[in-house]
Amino acid sequence: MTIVTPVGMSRKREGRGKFITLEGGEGVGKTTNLPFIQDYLQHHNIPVVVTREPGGTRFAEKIRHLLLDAESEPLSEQAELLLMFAARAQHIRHIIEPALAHGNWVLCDRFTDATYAYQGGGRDMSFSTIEWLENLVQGPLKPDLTLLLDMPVETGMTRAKERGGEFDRFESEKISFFERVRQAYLMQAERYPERIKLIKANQPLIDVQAAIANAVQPLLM
Ligand code: Z5A
Repeated sequence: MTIVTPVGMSRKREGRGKFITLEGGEGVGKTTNLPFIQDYLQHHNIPVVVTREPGGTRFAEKIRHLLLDAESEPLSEQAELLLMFAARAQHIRHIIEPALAHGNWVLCDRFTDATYAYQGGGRDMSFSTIEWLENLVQGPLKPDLTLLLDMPVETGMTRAKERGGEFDRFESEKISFFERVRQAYLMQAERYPERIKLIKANQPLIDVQAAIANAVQPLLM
């Protein structure tokens, strides 16, 4: 995916900003749709900070590099989980919270639902451990809206392969891993139907973006 950097933090707005996260499995179109959402918000005069996880700060980007490095020594599930939350703690402290407090909206490519999906579903780690870490690191911070792009795993993997590039440590996993990731995402969507909006990702881009705009629009009220 392309590197996204926090932008648009210069304007102070009335009240707290909104926090939108974009989620989904491999190749579902998060990177493709991020600029569309950014443009959509800016068109409505909303200053938006675009960022990603793991990453978003210099230190958290270093953790991202460690996490995605396919050449590194095998990483224990616990180390992987703790590194995700270590990166998140930095990201919240230095980017997300200041931006929201400043009245900016934050648009984040993946957040804690990805931890439930990849470490909980994919790696079979306990959801209650993840929840404990979530409470420790985030306190009351939760996204106002999560757009979950969903489609069959094989379609996403085909798209990712066609896009090309080297596979990272996660992308090198087997299809069964990504099936578990997808199921865990869908469980999250069932658990939080108010917050998580399911977007069918295997349709023409114009239709995906219409569905995204529909889901974002109520937040503008
Ligand atoms: N991870 C984790 O384990 N736990 C956590 O808590 C967090 C993350 C936060 C980061 O990867 C990895 O970290 C991730 C989970 C883990 N690993 N995986 N896998 P990432 O988010 O940087 O990258 P990614 O998930 O690998 O995303 P991706 O492969 O870059 O996919 P994408 O951004 O969703 O897709 P895309 O690049 O926008 O689209 C793929 C191709 O499809 C591309 O050629 C597009 O032009 C095409 N496309 C997109 N939409 C369409 C439509 N509608 N029709 C046709 N073609 C389309």
